[in-house]
Amino acid sequence: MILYGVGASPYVRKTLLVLKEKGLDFEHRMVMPGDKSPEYRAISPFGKIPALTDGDFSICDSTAIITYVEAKFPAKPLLPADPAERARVIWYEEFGDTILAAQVGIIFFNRLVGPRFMGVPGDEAAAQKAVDEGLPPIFAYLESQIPASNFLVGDRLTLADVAVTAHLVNLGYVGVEVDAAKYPKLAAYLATMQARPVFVEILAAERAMFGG
Ligand SMILES: N[C@@H](CCC(=O)N[C@@H](CS)C(=O)NCC(=O)O)C(=O)O
Repeated sequence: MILYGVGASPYVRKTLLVLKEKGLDFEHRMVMPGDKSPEYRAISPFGKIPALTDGDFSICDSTAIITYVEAKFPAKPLLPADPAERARVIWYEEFGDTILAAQVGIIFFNRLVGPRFMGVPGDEAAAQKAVDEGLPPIFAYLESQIPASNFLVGDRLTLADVAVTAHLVNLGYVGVEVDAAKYPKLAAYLATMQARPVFVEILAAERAMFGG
């Protein structure tokens, strides 16, 4: 299998983490967002990352890729079999990819991607507004949901943890920390997730890329 994309994208990071937590063999090829090559557009028609090929089969979109991988390689499942648990995992993935991503994306773009990689000045007022007004209700929600198990659903790692953490990680690159005094469960949860060997490996590779 070949996974295309760069790990700074939370959607690529989510997919990379799933493949690695499942212990699957794959090659990771760097492709930038919006790649226009006909070869990549044949796999990802709108140029979005990530995309995956497995022999003759190809698919784009992190959720579609993870659905394929879970069905084809059921060992070490990240989607629970129990209907209610599975539904809750999908909710957290959706929450991560939409509600959380919207706020993190504003900060990440204006403080890092725009100025550093696209040569456009960042809108710091917009970034700070997301920090001050966008993130607090999201952090408060997560703080209210994290159970004693320290996993969002059930008592083991699921796609819910991978998906939510994949987005939260980007805050660490743009000077936003989860305040442990205000959100003790969330701060401890994030630290625990990021200490998992697979996360440590992936984050070290990202830091090398960012030069930080
Ligand atoms: N729903 C998609 C979102 C993927 C996505 O938006 N990727 C961004 C990078 S974070 C991208 O490729 N943007 C390039 C573009 O829109 O042209 C997924 O889960 O894979």
